[in-house]
Amino acid sequence: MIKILITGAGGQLGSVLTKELQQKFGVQNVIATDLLEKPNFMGHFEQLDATDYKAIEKIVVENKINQIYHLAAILSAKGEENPLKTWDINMKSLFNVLEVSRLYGIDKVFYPSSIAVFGDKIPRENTPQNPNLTPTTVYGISKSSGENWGNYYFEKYGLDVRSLRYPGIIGYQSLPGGGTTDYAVDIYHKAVKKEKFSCFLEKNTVLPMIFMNDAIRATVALMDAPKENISVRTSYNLAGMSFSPKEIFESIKKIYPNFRISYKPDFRQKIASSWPQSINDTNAREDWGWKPAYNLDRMSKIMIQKLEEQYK
Ligand code: AKB
Repeated sequence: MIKILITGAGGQLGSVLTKELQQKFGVQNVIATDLLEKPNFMGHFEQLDATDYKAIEKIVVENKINQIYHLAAILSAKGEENPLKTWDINMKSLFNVLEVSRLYGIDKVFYPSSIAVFGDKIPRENTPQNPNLTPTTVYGISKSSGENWGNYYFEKYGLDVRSLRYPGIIGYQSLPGGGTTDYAVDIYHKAVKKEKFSCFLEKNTVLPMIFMNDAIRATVALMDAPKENISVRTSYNLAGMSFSPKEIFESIKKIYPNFRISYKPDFRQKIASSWPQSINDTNAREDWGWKPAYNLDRMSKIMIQKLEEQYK
């Protein structure tokens, strides 16, 4: 029987992935955890500081956990406020998960990586799987190191660690926090609330993004893939779509012609300018059949329809 522990289950991806895994494996077989309490959570929730090894170990042992999705992390923009603390939290929590997995024979570990692992010394278009990684944020440094630690635990201990380099994730179900791609979620909320949007990136800054449904589908496909199909043990490049603030604004304007935007780039512009514009995800396509299903206009339609229902 599959028994799953999720860290960071209250986050943007975590809250949606938790529901998907509950549906797939049964509500009682998913133990969702987060640093913060989730008062109205449907299912098994435990408050957990993932930097506390003993606390993770207790949950793993008590619940006979055999898969871990380690989503807890501090993201790119927030991470720059306190680089050493970010490093400490992101790495310590990962080491705890890898160690508990090794010691208690966990079957599979999922570790999210990010387009933040790429620095500005790579081809920014169609960014390949294995360029020289020179990340420009502490979050990116922690993710590129984390990828290599996952690979190390696989090579040295045979631990089945699987990972995706997510682009910016856009969904209506949850809010992101502390990322550089967050504007692309916020813009839909402002549009639906009939407010003007002030964008913290310049209008032509193209970044790789992915609709939540695609991000969840990719995660499940990777975790379901036969072990022998997994040829990338650091982290898979993953592509959904690519667009600039101007392009997402124009896509929203097709539905709300009166929507307005202004551009006030801040420190996050520098981070975004160091990231790829589009991603080559050939390995994911070949190894486990990845193919994104959503483009910008299709996503805009669904985002607006769902948010209109929420704000009603
Ligand atoms: C961020 O902007 O930090 C994240 C990411 C791309 O990993 N959304």
